[in-house]
Amino acid sequence: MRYSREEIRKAMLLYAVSDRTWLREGESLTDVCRQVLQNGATFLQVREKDLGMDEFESEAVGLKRLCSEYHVPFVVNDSVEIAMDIDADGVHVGQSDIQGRDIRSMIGPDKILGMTARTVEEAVCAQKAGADYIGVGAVFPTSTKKDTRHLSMEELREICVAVSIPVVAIGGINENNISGLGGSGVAGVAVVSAIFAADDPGAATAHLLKLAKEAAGHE
Ligand code: TZP
Ligand code: MG
Repeated sequence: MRYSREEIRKAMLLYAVSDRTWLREGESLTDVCRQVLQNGATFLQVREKDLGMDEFESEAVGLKRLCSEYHVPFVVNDSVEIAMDIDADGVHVGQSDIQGRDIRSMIGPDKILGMTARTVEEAVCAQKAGADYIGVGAVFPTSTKKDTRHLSMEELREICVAVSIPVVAIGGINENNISGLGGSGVAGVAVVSAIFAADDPGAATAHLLKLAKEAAGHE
């Protein structure tokens, strides 16, 4: 399925990034993601740092199917190969994944390409390299990703101004600080623990969706 630029921008609003480390006994990632999609998440990325390639791929296949039921775009973190093998909607790559590789030509024009950027220069390069959106962070302190740098609101604003593709903020975003992103120019928020570590991921999603609309200036 080909998503239009406008559909991709809208889908940035509440971007869920999976993390099976928060699953409780007997729970599957697909079950939790179903609750998340039922409650309004607008985009899903499978990001599972502790799974072997085969397990990662089979988890990704299940989530792809689920997302297509909800008409929500689905991307695979890091692995262009798995994204293409399973015909995901696209891939999300970091700066270390793009060195010396033209990801856009590897995936073709129709797949969604997300790239992480932490500076204006990286953001402009990502746009030139054919990214459909940029993930920028960490905008708040986070314990989910260890090797990330904290970014000021000023830097976030500068990145939003520098590129025409949508920017999704990531890193430590939760119901208490999300309003701080208002006026920054972001198209939405990407969230791991505020959804997946919540007691009720579905309810957390519904609440964050409402707050994300306010932060992104939708209402
Ligand atoms: N990239 C920058 S911060 C981060 C990633 C993947 C982790 C975000 O996780 P959380 O739990 O929403 O802070
Ligand atoms: Mg990566």
